[in-house]
Amino acid sequence: MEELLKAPFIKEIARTCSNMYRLGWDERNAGNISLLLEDGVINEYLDAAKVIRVIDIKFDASPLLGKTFVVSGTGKYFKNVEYEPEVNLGILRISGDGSKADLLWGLSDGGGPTSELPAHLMSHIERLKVDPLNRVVTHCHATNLVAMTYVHSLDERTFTRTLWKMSIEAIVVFPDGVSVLPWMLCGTESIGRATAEKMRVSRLCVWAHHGIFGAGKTLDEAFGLIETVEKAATVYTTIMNSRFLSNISDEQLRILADTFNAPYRTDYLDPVIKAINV
Ligand code: 2HA
Ligand code: ZN
Repeated sequence: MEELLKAPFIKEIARTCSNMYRLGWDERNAGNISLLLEDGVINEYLDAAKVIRVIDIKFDASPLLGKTFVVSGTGKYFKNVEYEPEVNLGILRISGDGSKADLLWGLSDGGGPTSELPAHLMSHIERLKVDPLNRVVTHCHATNLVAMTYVHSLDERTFTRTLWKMSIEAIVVFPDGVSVLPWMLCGTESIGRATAEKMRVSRLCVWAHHGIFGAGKTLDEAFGLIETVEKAATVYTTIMNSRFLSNISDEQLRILADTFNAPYRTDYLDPVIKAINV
């Protein structure tokens, strides 16, 4: 059997947590991450019949029954994941009627999975419906993005348009735009359900005055999405009080998206007005 601590998925998730921490997006115990493992992969590393303990996840995750996830632990610090993966991460398999999880590895100090487990698992359920290859959901408190939610309209079209115009490849990286939720109590089933609903239409969901959720096929994709949003939000917060002398036009956004075959939200750009000769 292979050594779990050397598994590429453990190393990569730990590296991702460290990167997010160093970017300042995961202070203290902020942020959480979940990675859906490919069916059967875990058998290369441990005896999946051995359950350490059963965790009551208290909501219905039955569409994920039998699926195995690596998740971060509640109250754990992203900065510590790379040093003590076994304490800060857990490997869970959804079991029972879908409201239980078998702990197969990790959370070795007796801790539980992330407080945002409803948002993670419900988002996985919805993303898998639109993208069967989706494997990652991650949440963090990206600084400039959070700042932007205090000073910018939270209307999704307006918010997305601003981001698209603040970073040249934004429309190509997230042509599906960003969804936005108003302030809601975190760690609850209702914010989980609301987030998952947004995940049907976009891989990014902003939580106003709190942070962002990103989803993707790979850790790199989910990380890269948030990184690109945060870059755009950084440009915005840097110049928002300045007098704009020029800006990227809707026509230029259209050219960018078309050139790179990005299936963008066409309703987020203003319609082309054609001159009519009379
Ligand atoms: O886990 O970020 O939203 C800490 C959080 C909760
Ligand atoms: Zn948070």
